[in-house]
Amino acid sequence: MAGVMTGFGNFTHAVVRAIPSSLAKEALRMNVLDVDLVKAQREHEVYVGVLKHKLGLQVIELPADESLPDCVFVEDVAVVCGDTALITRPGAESRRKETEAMRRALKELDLNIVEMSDENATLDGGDVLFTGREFFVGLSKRTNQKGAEILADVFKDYAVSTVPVTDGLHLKSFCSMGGPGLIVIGTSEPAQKALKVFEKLKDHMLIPVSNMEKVKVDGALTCCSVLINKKAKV
Ligand code: CIR
Repeated sequence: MAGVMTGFGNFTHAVVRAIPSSLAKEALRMNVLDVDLVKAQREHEVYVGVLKHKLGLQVIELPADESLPDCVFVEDVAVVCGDTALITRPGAESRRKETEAMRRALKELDLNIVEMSDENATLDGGDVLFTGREFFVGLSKRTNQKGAEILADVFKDYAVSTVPVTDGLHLKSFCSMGGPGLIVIGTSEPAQKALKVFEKLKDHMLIPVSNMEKVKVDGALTCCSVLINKKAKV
């Protein structure tokens, strides 16, 4: 995880959710891989610890729900920008109820809640890349055009462009923000190149966080938190 880049992000809060035991056997996955549950939970604790103690965020920890095996991947169920939170309609039916606890938490934080209630729309937060100036929305197995249109309608102050996602699960399965104005794109070899870019940054700080287990069910690090900047609220 590369972080603490001045001017970009500036987050104050993060919402995370604990891993249910059902993740090991029942979480959705593209490849059949065995998950070591205890290791996954340990890795997740370290991740949450980094958000709290190294990045100084106020972390809201939602309890796991055994009936929702993918509930740790909170990024997919809400898109927060400024003081507005769009509660998504996840592409996988089995994940739709994950929105309930997230909605409650974001209401508690006093954000303006907008629902994606159109039954033709689907959108996973993992397909939403916000650069600070604009949104890119991946059209994937989980996110459709209607979902992207609703997002554009909710966040009217920003340009929204769609990007076809043909390989992998989500847009952010292979790209992410690396800093102000810097989108990093990569899997394996390109990812190594992205790391080199981070190393060149003046204020660069690299905090290694292992994610060996959750990646087996297609979970990346960004998908395990919803980041919020409360100072943006008027
Ligand atoms: C799924 O297939 O929905 C989960 N097993 C993984 C979701 C990962 N989400 C993300 O990267 N934003």
